[in-house]
Amino acid sequence: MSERDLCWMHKPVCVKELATFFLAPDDPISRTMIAEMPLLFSHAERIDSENDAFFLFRVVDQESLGTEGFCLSKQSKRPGYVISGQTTKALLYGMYRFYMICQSEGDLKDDVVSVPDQPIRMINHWDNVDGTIERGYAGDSIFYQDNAFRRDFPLIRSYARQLASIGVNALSINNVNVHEIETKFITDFYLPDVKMINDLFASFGIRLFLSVNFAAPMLIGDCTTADPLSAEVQTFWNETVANIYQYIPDFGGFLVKADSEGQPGPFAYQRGHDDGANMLARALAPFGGTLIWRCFVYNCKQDWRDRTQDRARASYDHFMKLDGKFDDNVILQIKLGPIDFQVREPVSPLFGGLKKTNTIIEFQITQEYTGHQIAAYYLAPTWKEALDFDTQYPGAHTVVKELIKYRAVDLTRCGIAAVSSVGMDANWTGNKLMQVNLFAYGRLCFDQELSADEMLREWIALSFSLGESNQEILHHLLMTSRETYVKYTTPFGLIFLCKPHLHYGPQVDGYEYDCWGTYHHADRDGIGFDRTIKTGTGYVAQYSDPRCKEYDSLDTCKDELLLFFHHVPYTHLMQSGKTVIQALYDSHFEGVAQLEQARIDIEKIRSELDPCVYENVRERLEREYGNAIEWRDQVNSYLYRKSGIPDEHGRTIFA
Ligand code: GCW
Repeated sequence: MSERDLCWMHKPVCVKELATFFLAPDDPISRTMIAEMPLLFSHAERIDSENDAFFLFRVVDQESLGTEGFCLSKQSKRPGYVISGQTTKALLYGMYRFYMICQSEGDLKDDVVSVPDQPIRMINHWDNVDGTIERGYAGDSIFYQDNAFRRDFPLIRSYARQLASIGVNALSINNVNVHEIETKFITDFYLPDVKMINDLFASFGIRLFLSVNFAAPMLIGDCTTADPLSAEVQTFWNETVANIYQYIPDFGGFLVKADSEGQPGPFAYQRGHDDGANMLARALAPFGGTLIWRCFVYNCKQDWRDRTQDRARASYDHFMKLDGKFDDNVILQIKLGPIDFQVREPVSPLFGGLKKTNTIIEFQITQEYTGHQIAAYYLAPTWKEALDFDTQYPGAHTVVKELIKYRAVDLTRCGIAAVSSVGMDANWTGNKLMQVNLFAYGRLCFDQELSADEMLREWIALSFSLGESNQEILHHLLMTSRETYVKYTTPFGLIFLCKPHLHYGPQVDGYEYDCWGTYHHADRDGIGFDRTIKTGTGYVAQYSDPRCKEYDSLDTCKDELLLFFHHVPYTHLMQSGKTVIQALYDSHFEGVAQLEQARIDIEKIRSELDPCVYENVRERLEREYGNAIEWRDQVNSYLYRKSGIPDEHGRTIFA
């Protein structure tokens, strides 16, 4: 790809007539819309008479639309369309939606009313100022290079428009592991750069956040401690925050990883996470800022010999007891599952457990454990499953998507965040096909009812010019891509059989005798982590009663999570009717077979793909295929050597 790929907005919709704007040109979002119109709509030119208008942008007074919802409709007496909303941000969203509908469906067939399902729809960057990205697999950071801001504003602008087009409205621009230089982003030296980036994103309706270092008062201030209850520490943060808002009056706030994987936090001072979060939140509150505090807190120095410890328990054990103790402008950000973005985990029991705390669910778009932007892995089915999960706690709202949407009336700061997959690669996401995850993420945040299937179809229609049967082929490949990957790596709730630290490729015992708390406990008789009440770590008891019972019993625990909750003999009969060992063998063979089919399918659609796209996808698929063979053979050999049980079908397993 020679030029940067324009993702899903690469060709303008052709409109026959004229467009008009009745927008305040001094409003930054209006200016964005005026600049975007000719990029999205060919033949559109600006005129001043409402009578000739093809588009009418109307700021209306309609409370049900909130500040971000919009309506699209046809003009009644003459050709053209009306896009209305209560704010220019809503009109911007409406304009992009109108463009996408015309592009993928030909025309606006019915009126559309769309109001986002949750107030916060965020992307977290794990970018470092040296230009690297933690868990990034699509090139260097678009924000930084050689320990400085890159200042490539056209590039950042095209990123901002992509995010706005799918409704993302919040962004944190630096890694939650905050290193030495990034700790200083909140100082006068860096704030002018942060402001430039902020203003650019603000003109697309996106609020900017910074990840901060909890120990900053000592590292960049004169404090002798970072104790959240110390007056000097509070003064440091109050002054620091006031200074930030001097530069950036619409600054979003802070994102904090504390007491986790070596990051400093309140535990060092025997303080709680409520003390730490509230102290920062109080500095932000006078300016309307938000404090997002991550719940990814666990002991990463665990003793593998101690079978009573369980990393899955950690977040709930730390945070459940603090429910109701956080200030209004604090949000707890909770990873989808209790461990760490594995290919399949149960949903964290904090959802539904927490009743009086704002929450954000955290997803990961970058493919850390899901294939490093090499594998094709459509993530929307995973996210849908989590959002649709019924926690079955008593109460009016029990499904995860409702919990981050409605909550109690006074808990309005809820939403979804996801770790970015974007880098300097010309196609943004390393693997062109994996643009779909960024697209679907935004679409889903705006409208939780969209199905994975619909979002995928829309993205294919917007991104390629494929005939119907080729669209179907690509759709099938991506729709099955998650199961393919799960099958050849870690089916049935197994986790972390990957190479340590790298998190790509198989190493079955890579984490088994280590401190990270992610064990499979395979021996000669059986496999799986016992988290049941009677014989295991009791993790299941963190769920609501019905869910606890379901997971605790071998009769009701679904096959797909069996080995996450239970240690079973290899000969245990699963719900599918297969023994565990046979199901594991089959799964690994099937995963590779699905990739063999994918290789054939890509050749079928080759003639309708741009040659650069084809080459990129083919190359990634070949690497994925090689990796899958390695997974299949290593896992199957490992299991055969442990169990001594042969494959029923006599396929090759390397003994
Ligand atoms: O998944 C783990 C990653 C770390 C990451 C951490 C986190 C930013 O391996 O690289 O650190 O999660 O979410 O904080």
